[in-house]
Amino acid sequence: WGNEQTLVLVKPDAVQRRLVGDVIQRFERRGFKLVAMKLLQHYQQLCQKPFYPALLAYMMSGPLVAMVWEGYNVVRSTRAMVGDTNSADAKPGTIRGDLSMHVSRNVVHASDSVETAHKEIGFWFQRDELVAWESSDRDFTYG
Ligand code: YYY
Ligand code: MG
Repeated sequence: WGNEQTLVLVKPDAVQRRLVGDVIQRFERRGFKLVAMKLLQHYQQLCQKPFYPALLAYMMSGPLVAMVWEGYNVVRSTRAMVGDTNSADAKPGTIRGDLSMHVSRNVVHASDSVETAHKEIGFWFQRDELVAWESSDRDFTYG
């Protein structure tokens, strides 16, 4: 256990608003391990949805940061930390609840299941871009 991984995107609105560090800090402080990260202008996925054209334009509107985070239960915990899809419903203390106003500019993406995470990590990262490393605080984080 402890080696589950998830994909997180810091979306273009958050990059523009200089929120990248805030988002990263939340996952670091929780205790998750960063295993991959890059800044890029790339996108796609999220297709076959009614809001597709506007969503695509938004996701292409500037650079985004793609990251892979690893740790115990990381998919579910990350979703909880991100908060509700609609920023207006997202609880204070969550990323969206603290940092965003509207569903169309909701700051981050996080995979919604282990299976989705696997697919999304494969979409955004080459295998050799994932860095395997042992964190020295492991015993203090997991007991
Ligand atoms: O996983 P999550 O990001 O919380 O929501 P999804 O239902 O997967 O939708 C992906 C993405 O689409 C959402 O983060 C914002 C956008 N979106 C939107 O712009 N308007 C909606 N009514 C629903 C979703
Ligand atoms: Mg989703």
